[in-house]
Amino acid sequence: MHTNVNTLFDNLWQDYVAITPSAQKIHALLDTYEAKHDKAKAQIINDHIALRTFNIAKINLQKLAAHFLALGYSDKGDYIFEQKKLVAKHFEHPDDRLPKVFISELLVEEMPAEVQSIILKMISSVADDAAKQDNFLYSGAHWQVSEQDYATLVAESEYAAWMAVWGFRANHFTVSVNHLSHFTELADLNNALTQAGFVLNQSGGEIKGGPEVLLAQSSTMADKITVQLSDTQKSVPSCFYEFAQRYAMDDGNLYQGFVAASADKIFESTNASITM
Ligand code: OOG
Ligand code: NI
Repeated sequence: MHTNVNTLFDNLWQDYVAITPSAQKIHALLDTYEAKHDKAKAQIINDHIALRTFNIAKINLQKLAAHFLALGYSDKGDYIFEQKKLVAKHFEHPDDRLPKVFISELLVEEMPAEVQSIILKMISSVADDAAKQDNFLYSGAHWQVSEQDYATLVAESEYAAWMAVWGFRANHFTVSVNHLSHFTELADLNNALTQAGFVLNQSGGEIKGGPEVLLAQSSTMADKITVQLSDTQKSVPSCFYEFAQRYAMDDGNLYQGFVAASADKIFESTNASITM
């Protein structure tokens, strides 16, 4: 387990930007906007990060969560995505400048037999104690799949196909719009990003949610990266960058949860193609 929470997030970030060049570019762009404002405040704060896994004991959601619980995080919410066969939880730290953590897991037993057997074969090559290692949360894929297996997975679950290539790592980081000085509205940030040539996820609308659910979210479409499968090279979606604006509840505090209907569409940021 990690002893230092900042080191963990630094390592997750380095691993993430290495396969998400657009996130690195957007981060640099936001830095230049923020630098025009109060220099002391000029730091981009992450609202949350997200990780993915399968509900198989060796590497399930709880195994990932254990790393964050050990660092002082606690379990704050449960989410169900029936159509995508996923469940998720989110975790918060008492230090509210640390990102929230959203962890989902695929319900493997609800997949067709052929998909289950590909996933179980992948997981069989994970060492029994792998989930306990310091670097587990950014250890990537512990296996390799063939082009045919990838195609079988992607036809049934884009999430399973993403896991088959990328494994354990931050699936996205999320800029907290509330902490920005230059952009105070998510729509303005989205317009600047679109003008700069970045492609945003349009599934369910460019902005998912809004003041009525106390959370507005948008995201880039994942970058495409060429990876080595067991038998060929293939260009596949890697990771995306998300932007979140939170609204105050009646007690004046910002809402800290997630919104399942919006999250359902954010997952699609790693789809090879989006059907609207
Ligand atoms: C998580 C998607 C949900 C959010 O902010 O609602 C999410 C994922 O794509 O793994 O991050
Ligand atoms: Ni997210």
